[in-house]
Amino acid sequence: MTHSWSAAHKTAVLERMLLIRRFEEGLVRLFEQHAFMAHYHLYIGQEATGVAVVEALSAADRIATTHRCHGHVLARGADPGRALAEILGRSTGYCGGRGGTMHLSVPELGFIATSGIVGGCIGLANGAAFALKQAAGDAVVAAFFGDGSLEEGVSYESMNFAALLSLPVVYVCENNSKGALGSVGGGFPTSVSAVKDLTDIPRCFGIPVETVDGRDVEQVFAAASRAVAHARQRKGPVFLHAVTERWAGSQPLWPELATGETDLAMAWDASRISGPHAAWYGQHDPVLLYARQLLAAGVLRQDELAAMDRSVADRIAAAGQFALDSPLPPAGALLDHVFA
Ligand SMILES: Cc1ncc(C[n+]2csc(CCOP(=O)(O)OP(=O)(O)O)c2C)c(N)n1
Ligand SMILES: [Mg+2]
Repeated sequence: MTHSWSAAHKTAVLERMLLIRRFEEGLVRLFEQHAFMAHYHLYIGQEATGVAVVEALSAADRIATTHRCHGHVLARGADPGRALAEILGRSTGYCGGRGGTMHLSVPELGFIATSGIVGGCIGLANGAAFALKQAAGDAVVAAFFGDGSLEEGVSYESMNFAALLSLPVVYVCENNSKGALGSVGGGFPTSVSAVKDLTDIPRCFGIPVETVDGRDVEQVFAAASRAVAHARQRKGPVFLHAVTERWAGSQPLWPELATGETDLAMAWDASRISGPHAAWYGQHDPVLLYARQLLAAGVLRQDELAAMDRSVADRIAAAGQFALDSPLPPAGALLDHVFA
């Protein structure tokens, strides 16, 4: 299946990827200012996957995601101010400040849940897919999860169940372990599996698999569109395996801006690329890769790209201010929504 995004659409896709990038960079600054205290995870390096998969979904489709969720909610059109407010625990946040970074969920945008329990969202996605199948429409569920989720028992049971019942679920495995140090190398523990090729796992349940370059937004979109169509036609679950290089700032346990704030001029001026992260800037950064592609195709000019970046930066600055100006939930509301 091919697709043909218009120039305006390609520009909008790049802008959304850039919005996620600047949101995450701004978040590190807010953390450094002690605006929130929580372990958190950044989506930097995976923007192409989240934006492309969400592009392939319809408004009625549902999404379940993980601890590395910011990019997914922003890709779906969440307001950056309310998303930041949620991460900062403010009452104006999407979950009233109760979800925070790891449970940032936006039900009105089709998010059934964001779970910090590795693998948890796969079971939740299955449940939603079962409900959607019973409802007899054509909506599907996309479950975003990391490669580490395939260490969890729930993922095996869920894939088995979804294959048996032909559930309309697209499993989106964001494999960011390429280039990862792993716990042995002093980095954040990523996937540890006896399975050499993770796609053997869905294959053993008869689930169709497609592996894509997670840096390439148009390639991911084409594959995601095929996967969504398969699930929508009620042909059963699909497994999309999107592989990305792990961003240096996500190597340590606590995120850091290892590559600094992204210098978008690297998209047109290769002389700005040097140092220990040259390979990242040149070959692995999905935002720079797509910016370069659109410049080369004449979809955008340098000045238009720079203007886009300024407008995104303004939006993120305003979002940060909104979050900081927002009140914390009142102490008297502490027990609201507590079941028992
Ligand atoms: C059930 C469970 N076990 C362990 C953890 C601790 N933990 C948080 S993130 C993580 C690694 C997850 O790796 P992956 O799913 O590949 O996501 P990534 O962080 O690489 O995007 C672990 C083990 C957890 N949150 N939940
Ligand atoms: Mg991972």
